[in-house]
Amino acid sequence: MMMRPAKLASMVTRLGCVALATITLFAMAHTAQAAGLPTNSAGLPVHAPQPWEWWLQPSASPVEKSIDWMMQYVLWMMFGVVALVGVLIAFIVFRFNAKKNPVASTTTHNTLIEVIWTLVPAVLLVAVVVPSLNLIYQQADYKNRYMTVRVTGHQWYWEYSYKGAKGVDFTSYAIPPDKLKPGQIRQLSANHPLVVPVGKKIVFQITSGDVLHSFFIPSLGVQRYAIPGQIWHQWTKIASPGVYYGECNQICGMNHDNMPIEIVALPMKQFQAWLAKAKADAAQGNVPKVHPYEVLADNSAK
Ligand SMILES: [Cu+2]
Repeated sequence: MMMRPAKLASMVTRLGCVALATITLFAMAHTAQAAGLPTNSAGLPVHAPQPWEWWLQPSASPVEKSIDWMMQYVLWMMFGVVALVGVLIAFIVFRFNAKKNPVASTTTHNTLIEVIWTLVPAVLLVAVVVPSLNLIYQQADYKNRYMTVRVTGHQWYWEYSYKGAKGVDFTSYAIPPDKLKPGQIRQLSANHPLVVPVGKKIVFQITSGDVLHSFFIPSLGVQRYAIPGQIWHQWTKIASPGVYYGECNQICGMNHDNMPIEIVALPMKQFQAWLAKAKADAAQGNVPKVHPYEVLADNSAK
């Protein structure tokens, strides 16, 4: 049985209201979620996926803030377009069905309407492209960096090499599920996290030693392919101390899921204390023996 046009129109309107209410609720939940990140045993906020999380992770870098803004900007624009088209379709079904409008119009052109439906989408595209280009330029701005870290993807671990800190070059493996300590996250915690300072521009030089990988930290707005024989760049500036988790997000073979990224961002003093120890370890031919949490707990470093 065909649905009556009036019934259909009211159903479309009702669906629209439900969608709007749902989006508003989600937006409110997002704001609440950003305010309350859990902290770990070292008192650092944990930037990792949370149960029932549905939006982007709370942004912690200038680029991620722009990405979050851009995402919402385009989303609301899209919502407006979908709502307008939905209402128009409902109106046409309601007003111009065979019963209400038995003699169809033979109009084929209307200059004003044609100009409007050409110009409005063109204006919308310009409204998307301007901030979009801005974001691309922002992502490509490596000027005035404080430090550079070479990131190399391997099957199946990451290697971090601190430029200018002689010998500080270590590998970072996932902690096997049966070796996890309390507070560590399965498939996200790494044995040697990457340690960086907060509030400074850090440039990652991303490459690969074997196959394609991808260096991806959602809360920092960092995502770049790691490609053998090429170096790609991405920068970040972390707003506050915390642990920032990510993972390889380019299928790279059997143990692709064993390539987590754990970044510990420390205040400058503690970072320098950690780096001094890491350099001393490197001079002896060792990987960093001191975990950044230990430096954080050591009051003499403050
Ligand atoms: Cu991978």
